[in-house]
Parts: sequence; structure tokens; C-alpha cells
Amino acid sequence: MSEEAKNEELKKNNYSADSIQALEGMEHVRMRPSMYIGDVGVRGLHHLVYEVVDNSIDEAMGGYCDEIEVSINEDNSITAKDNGRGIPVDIHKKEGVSALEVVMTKIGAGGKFDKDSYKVSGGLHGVGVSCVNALSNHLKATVHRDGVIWEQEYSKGKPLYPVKRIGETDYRGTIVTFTPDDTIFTQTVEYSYETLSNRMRELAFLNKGLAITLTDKRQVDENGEFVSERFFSEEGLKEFIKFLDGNREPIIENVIAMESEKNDIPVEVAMIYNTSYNENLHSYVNNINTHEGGTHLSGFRRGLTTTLKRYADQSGMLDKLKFEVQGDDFREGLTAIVSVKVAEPQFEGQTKTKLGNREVSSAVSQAVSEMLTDYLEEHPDDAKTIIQKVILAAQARHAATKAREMVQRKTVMSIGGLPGKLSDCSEQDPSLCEVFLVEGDSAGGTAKQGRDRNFQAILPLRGKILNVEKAMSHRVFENEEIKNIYTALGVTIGTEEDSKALNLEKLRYHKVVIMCDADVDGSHIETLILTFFFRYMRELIEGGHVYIATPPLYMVKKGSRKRYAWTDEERDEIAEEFGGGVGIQRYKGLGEMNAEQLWDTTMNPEFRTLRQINIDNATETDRVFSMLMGDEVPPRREFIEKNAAYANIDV
Ligand code: 0RA
Repeated sequence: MSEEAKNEELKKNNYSADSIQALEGMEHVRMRPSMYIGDVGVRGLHHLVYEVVDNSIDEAMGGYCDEIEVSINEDNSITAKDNGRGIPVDIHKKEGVSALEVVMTKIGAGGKFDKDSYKVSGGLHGVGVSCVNALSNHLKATVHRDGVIWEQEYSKGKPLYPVKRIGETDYRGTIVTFTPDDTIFTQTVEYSYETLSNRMRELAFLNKGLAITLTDKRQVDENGEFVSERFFSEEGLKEFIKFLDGNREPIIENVIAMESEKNDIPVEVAMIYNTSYNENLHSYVNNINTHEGGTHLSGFRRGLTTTLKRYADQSGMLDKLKFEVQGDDFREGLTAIVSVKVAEPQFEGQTKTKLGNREVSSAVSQAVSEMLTDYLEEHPDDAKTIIQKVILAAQARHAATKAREMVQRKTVMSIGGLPGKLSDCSEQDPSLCEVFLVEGDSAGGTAKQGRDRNFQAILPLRGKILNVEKAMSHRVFENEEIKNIYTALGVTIGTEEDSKALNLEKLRYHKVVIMCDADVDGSHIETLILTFFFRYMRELIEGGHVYIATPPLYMVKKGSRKRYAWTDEERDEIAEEFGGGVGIQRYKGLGEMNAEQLWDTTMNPEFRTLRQINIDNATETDRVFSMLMGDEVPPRREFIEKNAAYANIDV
């Protein structure tokens, strides 16, 4: 039977037990876990939860489920419960065992077929709940279906007993509890509430009408109740935009939102313009954030540009402009979310988060044109405001191009073109080289003495660097400190594919380390630099080149013995170990350390801890930076004082 005929046959059976394709391979998952879930670190650990929840979301997308409850249990196991149809339990014809067992133990047996559901192939999601089972010390699946409760437990993916009936019920749905295998997740098996909470919130926005509750049974709040949040969005992306842009000032009255289906591709778009100069586009395919964009995003851009351009031309507002308006100009101060559902998504790009399906581009472009044309007709005041913003953007771009060319020219003349303040290293191979961006000239001096000049370079930055979140891009390119960063790093702007992309080919250091004081000011400066990297050099972060140095807070001394401490607890432990009567020096800044101390604690690769910055969730990172660096002072203060400036940037 051909694959297609087989699928037809299976479809007729209406997804019953025998419709589940079974493949072998639980052992393979345990041998090569990264092939299935990306990695076995913090990310992979959290992907287990996403994988289980994905199945419930699938039920919700089919209209069978509207409530999902996830809990982190006291022992760091996870329970995910949904009120969907329940995994079928009847005997699978070919396998001769319960369908539940097949779903849980056969790789690739999702029970649903590529063409009829929006499963992701090739990405990190959609590998099946059986992978989670294979990577769990223990897993229990409970199904409430047709009045009966069924259960089966597994150890490292192997059933401990056949599916059994354990009672009667009025409920319908599936409950899965799993404990990740700590021999696989050797780095940690501790779940981060924050990480799961961000993802559950995102999922609730992306699937309006679906309630997702997250409960942390390891923590109680001031009322003695478990820490818990319920995420529910009546309006979906429209509310997502309000959440993302909560710290920015809108220039139009409403979030522009639409929903349609073109050529069998469901398309949802929401957008707003704000007073900032940044473009914030977020795109999703089957609920997965497509960091690298792709055809849905280019379709959105095309739809937006053609529609606004047409409107602007007809309005005559562009008549006095001396140069052409470009695509970018239509996106300054734009925050938008594009979410599509694609039956067989093709993912491309370095991190496999770029949608390749050609047909999606025109579907999105058409949908956006129709929605926006209507909106502009109906809201002439908003239309005028948007076009005025576009004109300003075009004028600023004109100025920025000149400033950027200056940066470019300086960078290209590499020899002699290096900034005077840079103390370069002697090594020529960039993969071995590090550059420390240091706050202030005095700390810069210490770092310069303390470093290993063979492979470590120092670039002192004067005081607070420009807040790029609030500056127009030509101001950014004119800024001395920022120009120095470009030149020192040897990166240029513009590649063959994309005139604004960062060109890392001539990157002079593969490690770029931000080294600031371990206090509130230092963390502010760190955030300013990170904001600049996030907005203007994201490729550098994505390439894994950006790190944060972690200087110690204390030196504990007794006689000739001395040790450094990074936390208050560590300080107390060392004091106890030394038997009391110790001298404690608190380092208020890098400047208080001498060169040797700085080398020992913070710069020497043998002993230091560098925190690598990666963008785990670009949408959330964007929101956090807009809050930290935006106009609303109170949330920023609170956030920085909680000393969690990078809580949402996984390190
Ligand atoms: C296979 C077939 C059907 C549903 C499911 C799997 C299913 C899996 C999970 C995993 C977590 N929650 C779930 N809910 C459902 C279709 C069943 C039918 O036709 O009734």
C-alpha cells in the first residue's frame, strides 16, 4: 500500500487505536537525546514539558480541549493535565497492545497524521510524548475516557505493567506525570518556574480561549498557597501586543488585528505603532517562535509595505519628499506578531527556526493587504499618523546611512583604524581571542595590567553608554563608544543577503566579555550594553559570542589564607571554614581589586565563571528590554533592584 493510500485508510478509521503508526526507537532516544530534544541541558529539560503540553495544545487546536493544568511538583516532577479526548486505550491491531502504550512507547506514534494536524517535523517539538517517556526515570499516564479511568506507568520508557482500569469517572482527558532522568539531564533536573511561566503565557496568547494554569508546588506565597498563575486570553494576539508593548507609548488608537485563512493556511496578525524607533516583529509557526523569520515574515513585510505605500502615494503625503521611501521606513516603531499554522512546515536556517514553505508568503501578504486596506479606510486619522511616522523614519534613515557609512569606512581600514583606547592582544586567531568591555578608565587600567595580553584585549567604555532603546539609529551610529565597539570587534554592517545584517566574517574576538561592577550601577551599564547588542548585534549573541564576567563580591581573609565569595552565603561558609575571626573585604567595584586579584577571580579562564548570553525567548527578551530601557521608571527600578536584569536571558 502506498503511503498516501495508507493514510487515507487510517483517516477513515477516524484516528482510532489502529491508526497509530508505530516506529521503533526508545533506546535510540536515550542514546542520542540531543537529536530529539535539542540538548540535555536546561533547554532540553524544559522542552520535555513543552512536548507534553504540545499534545494537549493539539487537542485544543482541534477544538477538543479548553483547559490545561501544568504543575511543577515538590520533587521537580511535572504533571500536565488536559480535558481533551483522552489518549485512546483500545487494543492496537498491529501491535496487539493498548493504543496508550503505543503512543507512550513508540517513537513517532503521535497518533495524528502530518497532513491533518499542525505537528512540527524536524524542529524540536512534535517528536512525541514517547521521547519524554524515554528520557524519564518514571512516567505515569492516566486517561479518563468513556467513563473509565485507565493507567500505565513506565520506567525509562519501559512499561511497568499493561494498561489497567483503575476506576470510573465523569471527566474526560489525559494526565501525564514524569520525572526527568538525572543520568541524562546531568547538568540539572530543576525546573525554572520563570521559564515555564513565560512559555505558558505565550501559548495562552497564541491559542485564545485556552486556559493554561501553571502551579509551582515547591513554593508558597505569603498566603501559604502554592505559587500559581492562570493564563487565558480572550482576544489572543491583540492582547499579546498590548502585553509586549505595555512599556511603550502607542501612536494609534487600536491594535490592528486580523485573522483569516488563505489556501488552507490559517493566518493571524496583530500590530501597533509606538513612539520608539525599533522594529519588533515576532513570528510563530504552529506556536513555535521562528527567530530567524522566513516566508511568513517576508509575506507580512511585503503586504505591509505595498499597502501603506499605495495609501501614502494616493494621499499625496509623499509628494514633498526628496527621496524614495523604503521597506524599513514602514516598520520603525512597529510591533507586530504573525502567527501561522502550516501542515508540513519546512524549517531552515542555522537554528532551524526559519520557515521555508514558499506558499505561505503570499497567503500572509494577501491577508495583511486586505486587513490593512480596510483599517486605513476606516481610520483616516490613524492612517495619517502612521504615514507621518514613515516619513520621519525615511528622513532619519537618510541621515543614518551617512553615519553608518562612517562606521563602515573606519572599520574597513583595519590597521591603524582601531580605537585608541583598545589594548589589543597579540594572538591573531580570532577563535582564541577575547575582548573585555570594561566600564570606566580606572577599571580598564586594572584589567589591562591583570590580563594575559597574548589573547585578551581590553576596551574601556566611558561611563554609561547610549540607551539605544530610546535613540534614533543615526544617533546610535554617531556615538563614540558604539563606534569603538564596531571598530574594535571588526564587524561590519551589511551582507549580500541583507543590507542591515551584521557581518561577522571579520570578527576579531570570538569571546566578547562585558565586565562591570557587581552593583546596581554596574548591572545598569551591563543592561545598556546588552540592549545595544540585542538591538544592533543580535547575530553576535546568537553566535554565542557574548558573555558576562562575574567578579566576586567579597574577599575573606585570615592570616595568609584568602578566598573569594560571590554570594553572602558563600562568604559565611568560608568564614566558618576558616574558624571565624576573619577579615572581610567587600568589593564595591572592579576598581577596588588589584590587577592580580582581578585576574585570579574574573579573567583567568581556569578559575573564572563566564555567563554566556543566549536568547531563549526573543519575544520576552524584547519586552524586558523595552521595559528596562523605556520611559516607565518604576518597573525598571524594581526589576533592576531585584537584580534580575537578565532573568529572561538564559545564561
Ligand atoms: C492520539 C489520538 C487521539 C488523541 C490523542 C492521541 C491525545 C494525545 C494526548 C497527549 C496529551 N493529551 C492528549 N490528548 C489526546 C484522538 C482520540 C480520539 O479520536 O478520540
